[in-house]
Amino acid sequence: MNTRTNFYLATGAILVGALALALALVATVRAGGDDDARDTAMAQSDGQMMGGSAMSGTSGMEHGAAASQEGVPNAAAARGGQRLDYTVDGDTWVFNLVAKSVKWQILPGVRVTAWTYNGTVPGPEIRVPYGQKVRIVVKNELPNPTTVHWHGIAVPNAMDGVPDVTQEPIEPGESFTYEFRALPTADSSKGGTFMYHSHFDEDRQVGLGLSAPFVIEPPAKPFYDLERTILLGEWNLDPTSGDTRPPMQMEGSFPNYFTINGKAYPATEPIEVRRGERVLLRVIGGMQFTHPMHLHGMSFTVVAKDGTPLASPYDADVVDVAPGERYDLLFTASRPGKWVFHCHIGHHLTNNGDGPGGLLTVVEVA
Ligand SMILES: [Cu+2]
Repeated sequence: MNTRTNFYLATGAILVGALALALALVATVRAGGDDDARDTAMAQSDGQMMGGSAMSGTSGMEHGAAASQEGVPNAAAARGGQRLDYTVDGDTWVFNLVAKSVKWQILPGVRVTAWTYNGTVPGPEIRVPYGQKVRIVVKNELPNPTTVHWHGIAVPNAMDGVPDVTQEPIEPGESFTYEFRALPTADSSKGGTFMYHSHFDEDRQVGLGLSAPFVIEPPAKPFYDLERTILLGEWNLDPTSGDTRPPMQMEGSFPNYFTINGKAYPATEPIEVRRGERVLLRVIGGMQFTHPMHLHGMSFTVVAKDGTPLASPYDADVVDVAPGERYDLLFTASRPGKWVFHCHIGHHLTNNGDGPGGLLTVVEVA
């Protein structure tokens, strides 16, 4: 078939589809009295429209809108997820977080407009001993209100960060002080991998970068030689305009860049280990998509889920990491070589369609 035939076929298919949708709407409205059915039909119709560029005048539009680039500086830091310094006030460790917008480099020459904690993607890692009293002062320099939720941590209810349920949103320019003991919600946990993230307009704010690791160190001696925290994420960047929109599971909003600790391959940081060393990977589903993470060359043992040690650890070489989940993976670097650790969804191994890229890092066993 030539191009012209394809064009006529495609045009015909669109017309038939539009006619079928119109008939379905008429039939639903004629059926009368069934508001639920009508709402469903209208919602489906809206859904079709949102596939194009016709999104307008809905709350979906506001949530899906590009982050403002006006006056947003380039990030001062090159790497995200670094440990956050603290001061000591009596028996309390005091941390400061500033929610703010920066241009974050995910690849040489590629910057997203990210909403961040302290100007990095991911936000800084907060790391404290089990049971430590902490005070975390959060200043909001974003153009919108925000809150912070301490994911998997047994905070007092008023510290839980749910807007209009446990606290008033933190308005732009204002601050809120969170205070709690670093104790897991699970009694069976004496520490592990947790996270913190925005709980205000999560689709927009987490999708633009407001998430970060929180590690509670257990009292017991570690059973590994080295560890890495790995926060998975994804981005919706228009390479022409430079606009960054929060990626969503919605037609027209899918991501085109994918990052490990805020960097897309080949800019991801390799994991360099010596043969025989035991490595703990703290893998965090930090943003809004699920990623099946696979290790080449060696299997790992899943030793903890959501900050809680597993009663029966199990061996695997793929683990599906959904948004909000944390898996602690332990492996012995038994085989020299360059072994990749990557998402098994092929599209997530691309940078705006070019591969290899995205959610891949190299475990270099020397
Ligand atoms: Cu993936």
